[in-house]
Amino acid sequence: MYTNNQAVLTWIDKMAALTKPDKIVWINGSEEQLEELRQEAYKTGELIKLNGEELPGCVYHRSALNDVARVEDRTFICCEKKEDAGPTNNWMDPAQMHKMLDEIYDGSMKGRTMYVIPYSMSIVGSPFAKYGIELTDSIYVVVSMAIMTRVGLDVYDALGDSPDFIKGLHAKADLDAEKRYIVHFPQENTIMSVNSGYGGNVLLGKKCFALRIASCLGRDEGWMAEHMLILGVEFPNGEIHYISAAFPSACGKTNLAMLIPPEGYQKAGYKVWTVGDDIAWIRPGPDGRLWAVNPENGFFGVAPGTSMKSNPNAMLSTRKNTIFTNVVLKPDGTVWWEGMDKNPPKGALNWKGEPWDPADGSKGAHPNSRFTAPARNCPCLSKEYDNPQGVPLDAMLFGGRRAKTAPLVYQSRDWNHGVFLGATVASETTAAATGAVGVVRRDPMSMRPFIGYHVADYWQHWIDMGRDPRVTKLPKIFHVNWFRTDDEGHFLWPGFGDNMRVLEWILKRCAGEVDAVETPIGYMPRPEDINLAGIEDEVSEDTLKELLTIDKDVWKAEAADIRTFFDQVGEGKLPKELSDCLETLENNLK
Ligand code: OXD
Ligand code: MN
Repeated sequence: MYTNNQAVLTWIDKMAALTKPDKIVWINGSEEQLEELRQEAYKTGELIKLNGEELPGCVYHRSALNDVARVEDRTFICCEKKEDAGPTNNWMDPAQMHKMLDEIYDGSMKGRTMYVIPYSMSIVGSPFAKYGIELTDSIYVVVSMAIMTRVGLDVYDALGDSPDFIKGLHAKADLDAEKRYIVHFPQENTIMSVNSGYGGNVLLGKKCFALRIASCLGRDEGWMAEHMLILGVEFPNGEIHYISAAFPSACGKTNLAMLIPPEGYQKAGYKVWTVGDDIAWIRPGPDGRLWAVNPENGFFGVAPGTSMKSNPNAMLSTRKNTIFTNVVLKPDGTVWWEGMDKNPPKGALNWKGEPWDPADGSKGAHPNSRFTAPARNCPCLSKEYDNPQGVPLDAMLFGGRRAKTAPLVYQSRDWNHGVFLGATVASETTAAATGAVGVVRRDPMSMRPFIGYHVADYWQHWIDMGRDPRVTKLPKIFHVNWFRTDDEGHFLWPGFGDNMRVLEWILKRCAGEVDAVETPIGYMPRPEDINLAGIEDEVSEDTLKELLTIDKDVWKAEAADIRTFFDQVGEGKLPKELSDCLETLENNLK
């Protein structure tokens, strides 16, 4: 026992009485203890040690076949009143939910060990920091949390006697998909996850705490928890400007966060620094700007498609002390996934653990297979990563996967219009959640699965932040789309490092250094202001024009769809600022 905090001790006693583990192990965050646990997990097969020469400190993990993605249909927000959870969340009465869950958890840890993990989101002691304790019966969870969050006994010191921590209970139980629940009780600061072993459902610091619960805390305390990467662009004169960007799951946040500028930019002295790849906590700083931290401590990235070509910084981040989940396991104890290179290995095991023949056309790695890598491995990690004050934001980006409709980039007319751009983000669904892939759905601020309360109240909170007296200089808001295609379905824009060309325009707009064209949807670049030097062969002037074209008929349909969406989710709470923006859009398109 490492703490005398009564709230902590009482809660652990209660959860232990419910789940009835054989023993309780207190995690202290030391490498020695983590190594002991890994050794234990090698024996049971929960973890597989990988090739120590090629991948030192790395392990392999498989989740159950029916348990490979977040389960949005089994994720609940159990606040007191249904109308506070809103139309985008599943809701159940908290007392009823507790009753149901207690039955599922009852005795679920018999014969197992309960691990007590104290962790901090953001740096212990930072004005942003929030503390959590996760109880789990999974060693995979313990070693993953030790990568993804700051686990250690200093959390108990920082907490002192305070009951102000987020309680998380995770039990694997029988991995029964019919009894799988990911439940949030915002009024109790409690998260309960059962019958899953997939990272997104069980690493409770991430989506459950740092987004769903934190979005409620942010609303109450005047800050924001967003599904955003954070990066810094260093200019040749050494100045660094920071951007946050929200894209739906598996739409390239990690790639943008770790972007390597094209050669011409590198030669001129541009660099990109990674602060975070998935979550940003944002609050007003003493200078009246919005400041952001990455509350996490590692990357839980989608493996397929990641290669030395597409994202060398992510690849290099996974070369040591990394957990690989549901990828291909090669006979030499290294790993592979689709898109890593063009040489699928022979004699390997696929993500299901079966001998795999690449020639049979099946996928070796699950499309949502993952790497869990320490942020500190990242070659382009920002020097400000450990700054407890965070970094000041110049720009915020929204974007989705849209084959048509959205141009390469456009800027909002002002903050409220920027909130409108975020509120109406639409994207094709990906394998990060269970369900159909490739269907266009509205994903407001890329937060649809992660807003812990009513979506319209969340939009109101964004509007309110824009007129908060503490904020005197707001970031500018942009919408980007790297995924526009031609009529044959080919991507028009090369993406990846070349997105730097768009970031450059964005930062020039923020600095007031470049003009823009006013269009019905917002400000767009003049084609000549997007630097194509070095990619003229790939992106002709005509292609760029196509990327910057908006088709009025397509946009009229878009506006109508937004209206339907607002009608569906507004429930009489839609902020007037957003309905005004929609009206302006409709009028502009007339
Ligand atoms: C993630 C997700 O894992 O968004 O980051 O699903
Ligand atoms: Mn995410």
